[in-house]
Amino acid sequence: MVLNPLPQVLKKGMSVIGSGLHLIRCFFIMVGLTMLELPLLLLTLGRETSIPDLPPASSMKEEGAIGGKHFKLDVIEAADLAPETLRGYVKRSEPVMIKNVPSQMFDVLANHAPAVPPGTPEDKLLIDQYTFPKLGEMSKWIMHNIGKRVLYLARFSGGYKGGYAHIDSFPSYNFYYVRRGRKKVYIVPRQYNCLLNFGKGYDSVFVRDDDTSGTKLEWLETIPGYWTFEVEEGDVLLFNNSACIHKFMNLTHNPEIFTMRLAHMDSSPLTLWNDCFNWTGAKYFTDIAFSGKTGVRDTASIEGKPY
Ligand SMILES: *[C@@H]1O[C@H](CO)[C@@H](O)[C@H](O)[C@@H]1NC(C)=O
Ligand SMILES: *[C@@H]1O[C@H](CO)[C@@H](O)[C@H](O)[C@H]1NC(C)=O
Ligand SMILES: *[C@@H]1O[C@H](CO)[C@@H](O)[C@H](O)[C@H]1NC(C)=O
Ligand SMILES: [Fe+2]
Repeated sequence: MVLNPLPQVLKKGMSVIGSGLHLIRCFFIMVGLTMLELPLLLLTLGRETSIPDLPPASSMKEEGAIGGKHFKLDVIEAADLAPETLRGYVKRSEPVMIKNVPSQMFDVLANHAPAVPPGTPEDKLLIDQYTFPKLGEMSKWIMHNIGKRVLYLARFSGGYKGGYAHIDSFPSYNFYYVRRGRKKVYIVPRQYNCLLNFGKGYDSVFVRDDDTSGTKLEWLETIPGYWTFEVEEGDVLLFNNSACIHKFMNLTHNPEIFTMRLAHMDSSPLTLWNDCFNWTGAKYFTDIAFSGKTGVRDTASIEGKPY
């Protein structure tokens, strides 16, 4: 067989151009995130240290204790919602669970749930994501009840156990829907962020004393209280994922959840600052945004290099 060197040269050239393009994208994503989050950081500075106690909210009832106090999560039937109900929870930054949202509303998610490609690792977090997803009735429901737009949608599936307790990058509010399985959830009021030690991750800040096995939860005993509960198939959870620490652990094998990030400005200064000028984070976001493939993530590796 005669080797023709030209295609090789072309291939090399294309890949140099391709990686150049990638670097340019990373750069713009980094600059874009910094330009968005730096002003928000200035608005938020000083807020967390100046919220010493929980706001007097009806849902912050004590419920018994595992060491610290447990706050009781409010659970609301979808049929009982008034347009101001969920807006109130968002304003107070309290998590809330909504039961029995008509399941047809979520049918649209089938278009965002591609089959897992063969050969995908079974013990990792699998991520499929969509920016500005078209969600029809569901977007309308969210706008009606919460008054916010869905900026981003991700499907999390896979046989991973759980993640570090963390606060997410990017200012947003989380509309979290469980399509399959059950998870154990921990959420910490943002008022206690100042009491914990954080590590810097590429898409979050995480609690240093935690791990992904679910057996290192002593740090929860060092704060005045937290929410803990389970979510299961059909549940919607609404909470402030870029201001409050949260941790999810699987209770069934290979659960599937959809996280819809709603436009929201008020985040923790901790995570806003971590996103600014962060090349590693920008590279991670660029990879997942432009790859169009199911992303695979090891939840135990959260610092340094994404993969
Ligand atoms: C999310 O941000 C802050 C926290 O209180 C609130 O002011 C917002 O309304 C919303 N929730 C959260 C946690 O911050
Ligand atoms: C960016 O994220 C990495 C983790 O991937 C972290 O180690 C680093 O400190 C962050 N950089 C800045 C400037 O915050
Ligand atoms: C949760 O995930 C881990 C890691 O894949 C697995 O070993 C464990 O069996 C799962 N838990 C359940 C209840 O399926
Ligand atoms: Fe998160």
